[in-house]
Parts: sequence; structure tokens; C-alpha cells
Amino acid sequence: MRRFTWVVLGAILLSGLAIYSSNTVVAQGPARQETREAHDARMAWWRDARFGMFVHWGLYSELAGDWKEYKVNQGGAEWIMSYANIPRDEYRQLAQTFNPTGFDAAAWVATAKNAGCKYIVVTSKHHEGFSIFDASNSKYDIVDGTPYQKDTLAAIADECRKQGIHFCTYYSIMDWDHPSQTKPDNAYNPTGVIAERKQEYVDYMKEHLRQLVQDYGTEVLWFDGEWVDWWTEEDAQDLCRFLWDLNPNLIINNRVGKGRRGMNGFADEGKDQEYSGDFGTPEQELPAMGRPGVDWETCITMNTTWGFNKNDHQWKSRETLVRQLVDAASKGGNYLLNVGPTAAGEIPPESIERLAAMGDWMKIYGESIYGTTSNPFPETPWGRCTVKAHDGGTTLYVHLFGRVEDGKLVIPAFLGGAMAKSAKWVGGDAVEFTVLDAGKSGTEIIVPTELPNTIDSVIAIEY
Ligand code: JFZ
Repeated sequence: MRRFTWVVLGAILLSGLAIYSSNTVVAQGPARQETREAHDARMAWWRDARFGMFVHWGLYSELAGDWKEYKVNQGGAEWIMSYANIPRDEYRQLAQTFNPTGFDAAAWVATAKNAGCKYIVVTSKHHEGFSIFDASNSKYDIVDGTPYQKDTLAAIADECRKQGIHFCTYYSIMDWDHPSQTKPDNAYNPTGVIAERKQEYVDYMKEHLRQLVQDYGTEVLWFDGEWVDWWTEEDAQDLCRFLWDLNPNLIINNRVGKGRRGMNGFADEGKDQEYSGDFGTPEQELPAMGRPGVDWETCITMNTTWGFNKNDHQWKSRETLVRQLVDAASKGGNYLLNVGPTAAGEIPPESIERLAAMGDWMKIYGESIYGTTSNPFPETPWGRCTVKAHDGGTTLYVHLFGRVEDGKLVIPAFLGGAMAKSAKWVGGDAVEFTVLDAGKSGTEIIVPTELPNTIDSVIAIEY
């Protein structure tokens, strides 16, 4: 009997230790205690994906940058309600003519998929307050408030599942339409809240979000507009608990909470884990480097606007876009590239062309992006590096953005001086290489002056 008791006590003690040691709290904020292992499992598909398509689409798409005399020449055309100070009642009229007869969910999803995107993030409700899904508690939505009457978000969600791409939604906490929200005199940002009506609005949001999670099956909730003064970190934690009760696998960005400090998208150095959210959200910039242990995704526009703007012709080149994606991956982050469809429901041709070009590149070089981890070297003068560990060893992807001087490239020692076993162009032939000092001094690669790809040529070195 005594022996048995000791065995039981020992077992309890050991399992307690095991739980304690694996019970690292990771970067999803105080609302959730999660072991490193469980957290990694929840984030796995998203980390492997590396490339997503952002869609900004709402009533602002109809204005396309113009309201009477007012013109948005640069920047977010989806802000026109605030910029031009359009009264709520007048803005609401836009719903009556919102009729995207050219909308084709299958085409949108195929465009993303052919570009190499593994997920889509669609605005379900932007700051304007109009829902492009069938909101159960509002008539100001695409089904009940427009001549179109069809649920575009449901169609996109279905197509995503059909075509095998992850369906995710954007949701704005700031709302320029809801009667609980007070408007400052000059414009709508940031709205205040009538104190006695805050709970009513939070419940209103929660019902939207419940629908997005349970009825539409969103896999990521991409919050925004969290900078309104009345929204607190405690509110965010309550909301996260509510959402994770509905779906424990849900991934939530850090704009749900109050940690983010401006466009760099992170909390103050070392503080990310003290705030809600699974990943940091830099906007319109590639961070100089990643943050160890903190997931992140940068969102970028192809011209200067998120919502469609017919006045905006400042398109980034294909080369810039591909290299930004490579840059993000090399720093351990995701790249979320935006399109702003027209009121007719069409993705602009300039965006289609660029996504197609990215797809051409990704079809050959995708293996150097998906499922990779960040660059291991302090400097990469030739371009960028990504890494992929696999069963037989480790692949180092050397991304060349341009010609290599003297045609010789020395890759520094890797994995503590491992020997390179082989080297080849991704999508091509073997590459000549010399292992220096049995790997302790790295690997020398002979690079021809003509590179196989003008945007980014990639050499895969096996270790
Ligand atoms: C926000 C939105 O306002 C914008 O319309 C778009 O949806 C974008 C993806 O997100 O833009 C922001 C958010 C925060 C800052 C700047 C722009 N900020 O903190 O400086």
C-alpha cells in the first residue's frame, strides 16, 4: 500500500513538472494561457502560408475617391466619409445604389490562388459601418440594404473552401454609423461612445463576430479601428475570450487590443505578450527585422489606397511586390497584399496583372517562401535568405536580387559549420560550389552574370 502511494505521488509530481515546464505563456495576450506547443499548432497554417490577399470593399468603393468637390488623391479612399465629413444619412444613401453585378466570388478566389496566396482577408465591416455580410441585427448590410440583395461574403467563404484557401475577415471596432458612436465636429475619427450605450454597441459587434466565426467560418479575425479612446485592453480580452469560446483555433491580430504603437504594428519592445492578439500588424512598411517569438504580418497596398480610388495611379512594380514578399519571409513574417475592387465588384486590371506576375514567380519559387523561417545571417548583401528544415536536412534559399560582383558569392558558415551537400537553381540546374574549410568558412558559389530571373533568382543549398 505504501509503495503504491509513493508511485502515485511520484506520478502526480512528475506530470505536474511536465505541465509546468511546457506551460510557457506565449504572445497571445493575457486572455489565453497556452503552451508553446499548442500555440505553435494553432498558428501553423498561418505561418506556413506567408502570402495572403487583402480585400477592401464597401460603399466607399462606389465613391471611388470622389465626393462632390472633394477628391482623395492619395491614401485611403475608404476614409472618404471622414475626410469629406459626409453626414451619416447622406452616406447611407450609397447602399441604395450599391449593386455589384460584376461580382464573381469564384474569380476573386481564383485570382488570389493563382497569385500564390494561401488566404484571403476580406473587410466584413469597415469604419463606415456597412456590412458586406447578412448582419442579423442590422439592415445596413448588403442583403437587406442594397438592390443586390445577395450575401457576397458567404459566396467568398464558400469559394474559399471549394478552392482550398483560408477564409479570413477584417472587422472595424471604430464605427462611423452606429447611433451609439459620437462624431467629433471636424470628422469621424476617432469616434466617441455615449457611455450608457457602450454595452449595446459591444453586444452589436459580438453578434456580428459570432456570425463571422460560426456561420461564415472565418479562420482569422483581423481587427482594426481599435484606437478609439473608449475601447480598452480589458474589452479586448473579454472579446478574445468570447471568440475563443466559439472557436479555440481562431487566430486574432493584435489590433484587437491596445498594445500596438503606430504603423510599426508592434507593442513597445518586449511588451507584445502583455496585450491581446496573436500577431503584430505593421502597415505599409517592412520592418527592419522581425521580433523573436512574435508573429507578424505586414499589410501593403499596390497603389496608395486600400479602398478603390479611380484617381490613384501610383502602382508599385511587379518587382517591388515580389521582393517585398521575399523580404517579409526572410524576416519571418507574412505579406498581406491589398486589392480594392470597384463598386461593380471587379478587381482592377492593374491589380490582376500584378497578382498574375507574382503567381508566375511563385509557381517556380514558391518552395523558397511557403513554410520557411527567417534569414540566419547578420548581413545578406546579395539579397535575402530563407530557410526550410525538412526530414533529410536543411535547405538554405539564397535570393539574388541582382548581379553578383565577380560572379562569386560566399555564403557564411551555416548551422554551426555544416557542409553544403548540393546546390541548384530553384526551377533549374545544378550550381557550382566549393565548401570552404569543411564548412567552417561557409560555401563559395559560382554565379553566372546572366541570372535566370530578373526579379529574384533563387539558389537552394542543401545541408
Ligand atoms: C487602418 C484603416 O484605417 C485603413 O482604412 C485600412 O483598413 C488599414 C489596413 O488599416 O489604417 C491605419 C491604422 C492605423 C494607423 C494608420 C492607418 N496608425 O496607427 O497609424
